[in-house]
Amino acid sequence: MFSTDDTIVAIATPAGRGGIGVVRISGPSAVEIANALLQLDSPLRPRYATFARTQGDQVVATYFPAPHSYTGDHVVEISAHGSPVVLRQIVATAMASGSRLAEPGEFTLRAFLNGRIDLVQAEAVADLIDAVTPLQARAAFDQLEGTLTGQIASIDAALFDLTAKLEASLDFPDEGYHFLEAGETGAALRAIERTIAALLCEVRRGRLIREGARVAIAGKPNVGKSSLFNALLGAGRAIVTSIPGTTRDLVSDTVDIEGLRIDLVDTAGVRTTSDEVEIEGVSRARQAWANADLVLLVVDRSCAIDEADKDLLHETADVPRLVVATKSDLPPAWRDADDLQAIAVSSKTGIGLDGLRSAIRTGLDAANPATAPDTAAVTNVRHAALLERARTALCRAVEAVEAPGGPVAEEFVLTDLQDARAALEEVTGKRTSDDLLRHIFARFCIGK
Ligand SMILES: Nc1nc2c(ncn2[C@@H]2O[C@H](COP(=O)(O)OP(=O)(O)OP(=O)(O)O)[C@@H](O)[C@H]2O)c(=O)[nH]1
Ligand SMILES: [Mg+2]
Repeated sequence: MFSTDDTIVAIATPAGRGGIGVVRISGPSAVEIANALLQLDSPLRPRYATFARTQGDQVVATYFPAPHSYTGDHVVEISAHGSPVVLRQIVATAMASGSRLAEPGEFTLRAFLNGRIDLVQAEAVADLIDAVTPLQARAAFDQLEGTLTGQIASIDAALFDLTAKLEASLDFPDEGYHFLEAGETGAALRAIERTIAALLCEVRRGRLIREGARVAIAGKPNVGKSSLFNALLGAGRAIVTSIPGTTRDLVSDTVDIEGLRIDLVDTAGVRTTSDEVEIEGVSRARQAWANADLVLLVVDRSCAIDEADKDLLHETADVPRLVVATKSDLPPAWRDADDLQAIAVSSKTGIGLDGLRSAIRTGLDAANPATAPDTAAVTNVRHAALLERARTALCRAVEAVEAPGGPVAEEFVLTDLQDARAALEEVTGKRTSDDLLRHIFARFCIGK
């Protein structure tokens, strides 16, 4: 079992040198320990920055009394000059004065144990710190603010209400108490099930935000795939030559496209060849398209569309795809026929690249539509699995209530409702195990 009885200390700022470094002390003896290691001009006052000296530095200390601190314990934060040596000295002195070095994520774990935040919010803290794009940060921040927590609370309240009524009918069977008709119960259950289903629809979109998407570039040789890859990355990452068959292996890199983290993959040009290396390259190219969330099929606008292009257009017709007409700085050899809906770009001049970026974003959004604008994005696989479990339990309850031979006894329906509530309580951490907490907080950094 985790305890909040002792006082923990850690450097809260990133490792290495910096303008300022912060040491955080949290626990019942935070103030005593701070007093032992600081020479204060005036005593620490709640939420006031106080000037002080340590053995080797001038610092500013701020005291946040329990329960209104990040962790819910007494917290003292000491801002020193950002020297790793000085910060380590402060931590060592704090430890000599009776505190213990914090485990990764232990400050946030305490906030959870002290009821300051729920598990969804604690996980959102880690997501926020790990966010690579502004959109990821936004989704994490929404969860930290409690959007998902609130939605789960209202689902749980509806389940609680239903449970109470069913239990009441169960307690007074002879007196003819019928707090709920079977039809009414079925309708209420279905409504709750639909709310959970809507949240689950957000899982794919959430995954897109959290994990990003894979976009593969496809096309026949020499159409300008690697040039497009480089142009989207803004770097000369892949080799470009006028010789068809330049790219043999997969080349991939990460790029931020309109806030989404995109793993962009350049592939070998597809053609029939007896070159063993190229055959392997083409086979890898096809695998990359199959694994991609979106394929950019590149055709050269300065050359007439031939059978090879047509074959590839046909081959990729059923996957999420955008047709990109490259080399549009050159005189065009064809006009866009409506059925191609090609996006014209030039990797050389940059024409059309912004349009392509927003088409990529739209294309990925279309594959992962938002069901409702104010539904929380479910970005976490743990949450998704538990919501699915709650939904399955509710579907069972609906079946029981609407069984063809008349509703099944309330006891059975109640068991399903309890299962559903248990799953929801695991999402927010009302019900949890030490192992799960250890697993979740292990991904945090020290000092958070
Ligand atoms: N004018 C012009 N030339 C381009 C453009 N994009 C690519 N090229 C030229 O087209 C040739 C082939 O470009 P790559 O990017 O290597 O083509 P690729 O599709 O990767 O070719 P493979 O790797 O052989 O399949 C090079 O000579 C490029 O300079 C463009 O937008 N405008
Ligand atoms: Mg290439």
